[in-house]
Amino acid sequence: MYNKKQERRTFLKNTLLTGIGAYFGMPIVFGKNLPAGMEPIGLSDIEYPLGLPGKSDLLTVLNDRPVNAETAAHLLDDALTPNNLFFVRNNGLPPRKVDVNTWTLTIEGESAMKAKTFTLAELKSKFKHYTQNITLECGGNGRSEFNPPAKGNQWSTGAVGCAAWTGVRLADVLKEVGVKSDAVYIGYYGEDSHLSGDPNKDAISRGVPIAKAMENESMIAWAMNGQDIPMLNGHPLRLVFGGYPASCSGKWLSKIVIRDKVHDGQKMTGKAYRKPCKPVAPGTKVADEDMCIIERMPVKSLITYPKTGATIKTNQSLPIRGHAWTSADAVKAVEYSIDFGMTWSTCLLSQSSNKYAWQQFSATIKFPAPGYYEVWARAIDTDDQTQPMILPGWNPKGYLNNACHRIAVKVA
Ligand SMILES: Nc1nc2c(c(=O)[nH]1)N[C@H]1C(S)=C(S)[C@@H](COP(=O)(O)O)O[C@H]1N2
Ligand SMILES: [Mo]
Repeated sequence: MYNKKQERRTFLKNTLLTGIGAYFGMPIVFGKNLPAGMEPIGLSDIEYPLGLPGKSDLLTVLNDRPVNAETAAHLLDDALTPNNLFFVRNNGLPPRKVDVNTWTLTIEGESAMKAKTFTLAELKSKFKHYTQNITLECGGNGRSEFNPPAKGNQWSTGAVGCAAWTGVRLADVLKEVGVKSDAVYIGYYGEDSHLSGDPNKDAISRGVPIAKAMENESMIAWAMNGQDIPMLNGHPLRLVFGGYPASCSGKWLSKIVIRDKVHDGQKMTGKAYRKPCKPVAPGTKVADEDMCIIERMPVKSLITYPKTGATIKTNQSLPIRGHAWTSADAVKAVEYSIDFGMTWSTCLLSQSSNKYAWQQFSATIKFPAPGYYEVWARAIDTDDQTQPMILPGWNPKGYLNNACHRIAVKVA
């Protein structure tokens, strides 16, 4: 198990600056000037002293260990989220070294007909490839609006993205191994390590009901937008489940277990990724046994243009655009309001390319007089679910906030 402090000590013992340079993947140009006994800050406990690998400096970093970084709404304007702008939610420490030639995926568990291990090459050659646009959203996206506040990463609106994922159908792989009729759930294990460094603890090990695992859109993916998945998003292999909290989509995937009961891995039990089985008043303490696993995520949308704070001239019209997504079949309408929700107008809306892809909406807005406005957007899905205007169902862990997105606009 990787341990940064130990590794550092080893380095300092063989105190060869070229060695340290190799660790960073680049020479320390003025290394010989570094005073004896002083070590490069890159060897301290800061996880990523040179920025997040493969990620844009524009991401908002909430936390460095584990890494949690979100994407501002206006940076999510592309129909598919670029890899370097896709949010990162780590519960532990990513694997230090990934060798695609020796990486394997094992399928086992009490409800598997047999245990089977695939190399990456076998996965790629044995099963049909699919590319699907699938939205991933952290269950805690929007937590920062909770009152009373909920502990955990204070995500604003940016723990969401939609990418074109390439890989195989999870169902095809499970069927190849054989699923017993008593199967209830699948669980995943990844090659990241617990923050404590304890090799006996998992950072996270969640999963989905077997029916969800068998959906056509449930994937084991190795590529994102036509490139290798970025290291921080689970290179070289991850699960992708649209419509469920992204915590189900295991990164650095090395094992899937087919269970005859609800998977009981790390962060499946207790209060993690659960909501009160029955709605509670804000601030209520809820016992573990009254907390239920979050499955389908609610309908939601995001205005990605203009950036909040935009100023336009009187008589100028304002184009707006963004995305809407749902765990239902599709989003059927998106509406906007400029009068704090009194009246709503319909936006143009694109078809979804496949289930769980986010859809693009747009409109052109005229404002009646100079002044301060807010543009609100709300999506309605094919199950007739609509976004609320304010925080829905408060819950102790701060999940499932799908309140409509608001931007401020000044007409001057
Ligand atoms: N192995 C592993 N898988 C994981 C996690 C993790 O920490 N380790 N985080 C989960 C959570 S809580 C979320 S929201 C998504 C985030 O995916 P991303 O970092 O690619 O955006 O990955 C999920 N899969
Ligand atoms: Mo998450």
